[in-house]
Amino acid sequence: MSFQTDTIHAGVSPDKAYGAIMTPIYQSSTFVFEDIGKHRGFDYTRSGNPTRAALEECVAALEGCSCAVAVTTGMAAITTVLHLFRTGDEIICTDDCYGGTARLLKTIQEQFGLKIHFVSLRETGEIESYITPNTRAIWIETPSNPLLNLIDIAGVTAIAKKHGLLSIVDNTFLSPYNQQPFRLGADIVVHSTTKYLNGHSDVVGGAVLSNSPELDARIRFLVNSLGTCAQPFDCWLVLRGIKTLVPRMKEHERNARAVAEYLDRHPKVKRVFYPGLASHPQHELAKRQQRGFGGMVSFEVDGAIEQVNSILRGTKLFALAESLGGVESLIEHPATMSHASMGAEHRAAVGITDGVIRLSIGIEDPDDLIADLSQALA
Ligand code: P1T
Repeated sequence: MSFQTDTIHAGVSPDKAYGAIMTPIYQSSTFVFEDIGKHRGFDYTRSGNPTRAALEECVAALEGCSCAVAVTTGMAAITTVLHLFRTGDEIICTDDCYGGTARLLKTIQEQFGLKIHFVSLRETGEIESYITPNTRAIWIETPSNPLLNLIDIAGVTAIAKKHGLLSIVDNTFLSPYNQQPFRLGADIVVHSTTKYLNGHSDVVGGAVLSNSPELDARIRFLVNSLGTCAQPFDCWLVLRGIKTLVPRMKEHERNARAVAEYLDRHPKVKRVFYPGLASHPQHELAKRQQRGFGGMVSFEVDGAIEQVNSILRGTKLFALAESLGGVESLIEHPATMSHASMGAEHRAAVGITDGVIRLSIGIEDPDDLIADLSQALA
């Protein structure tokens, strides 16, 4: 089936009990055994649940892989994957990533002795110089949050394969509609389903996806052992959101492009970060490895923090809030919000200045979005 048909039908079949067209919410912690050692596919919701199984089959179909496990949040997805490693192992990680990811990796490094090399992975040529006998994985997020820098996924996965390392891709920013890392050689993909997959800002969720029987089994074992599994109602919300993923992503992108082009012409805007602009330094890579450019736009303004604050306070339609990927437009300040936990030094090293503002472009009328930004910038 095509991607669009899968968003509606994958993992979903009319309910066997009553023929309900929509997947029922099996809000039950446990399932009655028919006899000793004999159950009907599910015994306890931490280990498996029919609503969660429907979501997992759907997300695996969209990413084109063999296994998906739905977990409580995007951070739970990352936490689960980190449990594949042990003390002394080394991970090469993009330095330019979500603030919470950087915070978790640094905490794991300090408390559990994993060594994380935070490096710019925009130029894949340098990666091999960081590989040691203890290196186990390369972790990337592309496009990056919030600077929309890109990493060549096929380039990274080729190096990982050559050295026997796992390649792990956070695909949250584009969703599988716009980017499918398994087709570019990735071993593991993580998602915050809180964002585009759910799309309606009413749930936090995550997913870990893999594409080999051995990894699938290890990840399922970890989710069951750690208890990072997603709740049935949350799974139902994400499954419901996914049904409109394709039309939503098209609208997000149409609006994001209009906003990016508007900001690019604005005299108070120093720089616009959007891979869909021909001026983006990695526009060609974006065209090559992505189906589209997504709905996230960041920009930088010159001047004092008062000017930044007046823009953040000045929008009426864009709400001042963290998170992204919902139908409503949001504005936020990475330095004090989404990337505060990264620390000033790390932010400075990757170029997240105090003048950077991030927009999650919703699916409202683009003229209204531009009018709102225009009055806030004025
Ligand atoms: O919030 P949660 O569902 O736990 O997802 C964490 C996460 C993982 N990966 C990426 C790329 C993310 O952007 C996030 C969450 N990001 C925000 C909350 C934010 O405002 O950027």
